[in-house]
Amino acid sequence: MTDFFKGIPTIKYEGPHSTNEYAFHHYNPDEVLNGKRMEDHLRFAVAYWHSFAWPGGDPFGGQTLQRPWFGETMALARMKADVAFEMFEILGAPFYCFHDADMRPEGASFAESKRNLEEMVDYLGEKQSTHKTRLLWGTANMFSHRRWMSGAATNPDPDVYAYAAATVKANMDATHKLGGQNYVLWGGREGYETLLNTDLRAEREHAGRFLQQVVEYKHKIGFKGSILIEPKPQEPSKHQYDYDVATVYGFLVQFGLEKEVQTNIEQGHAILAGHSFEHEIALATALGIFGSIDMNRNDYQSGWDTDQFPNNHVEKAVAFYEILRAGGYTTGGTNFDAKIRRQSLDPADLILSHVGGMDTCARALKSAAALMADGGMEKARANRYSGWDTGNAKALLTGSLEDAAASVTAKGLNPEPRSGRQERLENLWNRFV
Ligand code: XLS
Ligand code: NI
Ligand code: NI
Repeated sequence: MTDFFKGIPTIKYEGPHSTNEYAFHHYNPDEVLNGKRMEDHLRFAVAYWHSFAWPGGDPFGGQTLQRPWFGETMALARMKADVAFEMFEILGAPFYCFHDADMRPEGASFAESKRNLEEMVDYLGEKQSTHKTRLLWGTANMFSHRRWMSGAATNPDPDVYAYAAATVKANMDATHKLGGQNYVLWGGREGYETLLNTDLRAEREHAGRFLQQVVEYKHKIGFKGSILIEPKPQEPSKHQYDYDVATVYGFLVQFGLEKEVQTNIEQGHAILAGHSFEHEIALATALGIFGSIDMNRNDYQSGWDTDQFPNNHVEKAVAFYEILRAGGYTTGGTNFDAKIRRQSLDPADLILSHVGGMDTCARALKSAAALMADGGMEKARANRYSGWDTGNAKALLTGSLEDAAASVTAKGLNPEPRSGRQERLENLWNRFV
C-alpha cells in the first residue's frame, strides 16, 4: 500500500440526492438498463498517461504536479503502478489503458527500454491478478521522444520506420500478454508540417504497409482483440493522415484493411475536425468500423485539444444514444482520455475528476437508454424512410437511371415535401435528459 490516497474512501453509489462528494450519484454499476448492467454498458477505463505520467505543463509553464513516483527508475515505475491500481480500486474502474512510455522508464537503448517494458508488464500482470481491473488497450508512444519528431511509420528515415516496427511489436506483445482487449494506434506525428519537404504519397504508402504489418502480426500471435486507429485532424502535426473517421475509412480501403481495423473515436478530436462526437460514432457504425471511445471534452473557445473531463451529460447523451443504436461496445469501452487542470494539485482532484466523469457518462447513458426504451425516436426515424419499404421503391435501386426517369413520367410523380419534424424530435429528446 502507498499512502498517496490516504483518507480517500472507496467510491460507492449513493444516488442523485446524496451530498457526499465521495460518492457516485448516477453511476450504479449493477443497475440494469436495457438488459445490461451499467458497468458492462460503459466499460470505463482510466488513462495511465494523464493521471500518472503528466507533469502539469502547458506551453507557458512546466511542471505543477509533484508526484512521489516521478522519475525514470524501475522502482518509481513500480510505485506508479501501485498508486494506479489503488486508484482503480477506489473508483471500481473495470479497465485501464497505457502507452509504453507512461509505465516504464525509457532505457539507454531499445533493448533496455524493451526490458523495462517487459518487467513492468510482469508487474502489472501481478497487479491484475489481485484486482478486478483489466487492460482495455495498450499503445506505443511514438510522438514524445525526439526520434519521432518527423513521424514514426511515415518518417523519411527508414531506420525510424524499423524502430517504430520494433516498438509496436513490443507493445502488441505487452498488450497481448496482459489480456488487452484492443491495441490502439494514434498517429500523433503521422502527418506533416510543410509540403516543401514532404513526399506525401510515400508517407501514406509507408503508413499503409505498416498497418498491414501490424494486422499480419496480430494474426500471427493470435491476438484476439481489435486493432483500432484513433483519428485526429491536427495537433501535434499540422496535417495528420488520419484526420477523421471518413478519412481513416478511405485509408483502410486503400490498403485492404477495412475488415481488420476499427476506430477509437475521441470527443475532442471530433470537435477539432469540425464534427460532432455523435457524427463520428454514427459514421463509424455505418461503415462497420466503430470500436471504442476516448471520452473527454474540449474547451470550446480555445480551439485546443484540452482533454478535460466531461461534465455535460446532455451533450454526451446523444453520443451514448448512438452507441446504443450500434448495439453497444464489443471489445471497446469508455476511456477517460482526460486530465485534471494543472492547478488541480490534490490527490482528491485525481479521484473526483473521474467520479464526475463517470457520473456524467452514467447520467447520459440513462437518458439514452430511456429514450431508446421509449422507442419514439426510432419510430419517427423509421416512419420518415417508410416510403422505401415498397417493392416499387426498392426497384429504383436495382434498376437503372433511365428506369427511374421513366417512372416519373409513367406515374406522373410530383413529390410533396414532408416536415423533418426536428423541433418535435428535440422536444421528445428533452423529455429524457
Ligand atoms: C492524443 C491522443 C492520445 C491517444 C493515445 O491526442 O488522444 O492520448 O489516445 O495515444
Ligand atoms: Ni486526444
Ligand atoms: Ni485519445
